[in-house]
Amino acid sequence: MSAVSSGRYSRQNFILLLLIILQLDLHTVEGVWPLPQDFTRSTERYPLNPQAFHFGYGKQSVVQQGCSVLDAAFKRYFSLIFPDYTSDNLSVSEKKAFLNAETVWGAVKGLETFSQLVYQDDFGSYFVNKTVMEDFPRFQFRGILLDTSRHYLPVQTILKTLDAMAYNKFNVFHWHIVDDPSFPYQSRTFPSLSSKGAFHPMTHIYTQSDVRRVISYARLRGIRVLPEFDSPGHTDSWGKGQSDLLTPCFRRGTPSGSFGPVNPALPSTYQFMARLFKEVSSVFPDSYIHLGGDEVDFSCWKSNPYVRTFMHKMGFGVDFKKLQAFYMENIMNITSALNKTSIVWQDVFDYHERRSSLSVVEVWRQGCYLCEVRKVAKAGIRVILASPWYLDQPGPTRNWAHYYTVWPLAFKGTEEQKKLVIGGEVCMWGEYVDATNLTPRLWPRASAAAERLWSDEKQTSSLDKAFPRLQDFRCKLVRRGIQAEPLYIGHCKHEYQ
Ligand code: CP6
Repeated sequence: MSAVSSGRYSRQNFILLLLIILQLDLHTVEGVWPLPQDFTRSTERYPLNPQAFHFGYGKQSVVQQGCSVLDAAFKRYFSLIFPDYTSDNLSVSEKKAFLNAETVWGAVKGLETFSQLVYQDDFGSYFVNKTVMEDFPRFQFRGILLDTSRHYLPVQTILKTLDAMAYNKFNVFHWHIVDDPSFPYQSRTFPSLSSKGAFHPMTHIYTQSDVRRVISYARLRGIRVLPEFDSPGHTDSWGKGQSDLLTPCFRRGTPSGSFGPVNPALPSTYQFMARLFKEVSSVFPDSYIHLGGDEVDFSCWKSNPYVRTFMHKMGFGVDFKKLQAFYMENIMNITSALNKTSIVWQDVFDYHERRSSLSVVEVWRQGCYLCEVRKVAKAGIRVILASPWYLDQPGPTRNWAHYYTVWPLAFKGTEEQKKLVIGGEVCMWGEYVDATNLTPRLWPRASAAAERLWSDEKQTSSLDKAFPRLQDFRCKLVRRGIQAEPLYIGHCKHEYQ
């Protein structure tokens, strides 16, 4: 297999061309998930001999051996394609399959597709059918949110999820790393945030080396890691290691002893945030950063006389939405000075008067979410859609079909406005999820969202057509060691062990 790839790594859209031109024979054709944009597959099949199989770089390829991303991908996909085969004593055969991609990330996606085309007959021999395909994603942003604050997720669990994400062609890991219950991120600048705010200061934290490991593991699989440091709400755990950060709540004119959101009235708050985000921006190299901004409870701010005085001084009157907008504006200024593009939850858009300062808005509220998508797009701001893909709730009605029958662009708007919908995200909030149940709760239901975000809508509108292919893909996940739950009655050729 030859991989031809240009060096333009920064291009987010890419085209895959997978040409598998091989010999004759007849066998069942296995499915690919998510469905490629365009492909022609013949019933001619060709045997693959693991001893003679070899991945290599095309002569004209701009990348050659030494490209760490593809060298590593060749190794991974060799084992995924030939799970029964252990030695990697390879020799070159003359028959070739070609993979053309504009970026190395596109080539990694193409290898995933190729791996899904290979199948074994009843005697264990490997085959691939003659196939020509062209593929590219419908949306550039295809994310999964994991919440490591409600429950700590071990690094191994995160890495396993990244594997499964790559099989589904997801390309963003949205790491909701901290929240009210715990602060597991071990900061170099402010170590007490985790030593006081994590569930346990040693065992339930992500060290700098843990974070680096997650980022490099994800990168090799074409997945960017986008951290969320949600504020000013959802910050209870921050207060344990950083005094004077949260707003003291008052009752009958005196401090009640409880605390609310981050205190937006103190200059020290912004000095702290500037130092924290400076660190976070260098630890997480991705150009995106998620700033949260959701579900801020105004009652504590309301109760605090110093906050109210500050508001009058600033001319906000008693409009607490203006106060939140002021706070977010300051945080966004901090991160944009660090060359980051900020993503915020829809609440920030709803409260903001100066909407031009917003870059990307993530729509999460239930109800008429397309109404909100339309509003954000009309304002000329990029949108990520999360509302229809809350997978943290189980239940028979929240089945794969529920997440498959989502039409992200079914709102009234111009082509320009629809282009502003850059993608979507599966949210796995952590209240009821930890390492014991994460995988079967995510897979294969998240695969339904993966196909909605990757494939052409017209070709993937039928549940009946998708079902057998998803059942087959779920068995592939199981074969690859992912404990994906069954969709319905049935069996896999290789059951989970
Ligand atoms: N945590 C944080 C949450 C939620 C949000 N932010 C949430 C709210 C409502 C539902 C699901 C999740 N658990 N930090 C909102 C973005 Cl239904």
